[in-house]
Amino acid sequence: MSRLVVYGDIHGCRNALVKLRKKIKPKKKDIEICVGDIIKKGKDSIGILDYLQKHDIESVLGNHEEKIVKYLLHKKVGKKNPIYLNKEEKEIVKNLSKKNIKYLLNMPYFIKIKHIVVVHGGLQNHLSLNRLSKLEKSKIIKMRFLDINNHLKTYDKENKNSIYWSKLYNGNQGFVVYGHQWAKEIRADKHSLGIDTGCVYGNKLTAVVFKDFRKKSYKVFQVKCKH
Ligand SMILES: [Mn+2]
Repeated sequence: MSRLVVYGDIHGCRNALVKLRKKIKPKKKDIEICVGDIIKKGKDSIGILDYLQKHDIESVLGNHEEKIVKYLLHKKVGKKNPIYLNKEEKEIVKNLSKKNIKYLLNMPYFIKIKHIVVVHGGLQNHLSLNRLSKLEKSKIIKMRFLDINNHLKTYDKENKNSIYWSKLYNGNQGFVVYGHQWAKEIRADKHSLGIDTGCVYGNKLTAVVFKDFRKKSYKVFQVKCKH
């Protein structure tokens, strides 16, 4: 029986991931996927990219990778780059190996295996995974709160009328496992599971393990993250 292992936002916390995998003991036939935001904020962004490739762990795009990918794609064209990188991002880009770049450029916006969808931000009922526009692809990476018209609220602009996307989601695209919005504990809704438990902020790194890809039978593994 193979397992699907999904890791929450790692943000360069390589040691936490190593510790967590020691608990899970992944086997060759298991599939391991990250919810994105594997890099930035933490100590070891390059180390994480190397580690994930070495252990055949895939990741969907997080907003932090998407920005770097956009920068790299513009760089290829050779014109003035419209993407502005901060100091940390410049340092990461400078140290990327060819393999790291290839890994980043190949990161998908979502991964769907049987009934389980892994995406960084979230989904909405009107979206169709097989027909996402460019704008919608970016949206599913950044989704958190929605306003009464079902539009995305900009980060930190939420108000009392804002609704978290998972409350409105009816499961029509599958059972969603996501990160992006961190909380002290995992967020379990009827059709989704939020697993960013703020590792890089000194809380926990979470993985959820599905036996035989069945959504009802998941087990949660966590490690404390000390900095
Ligand atoms: Mn994020």
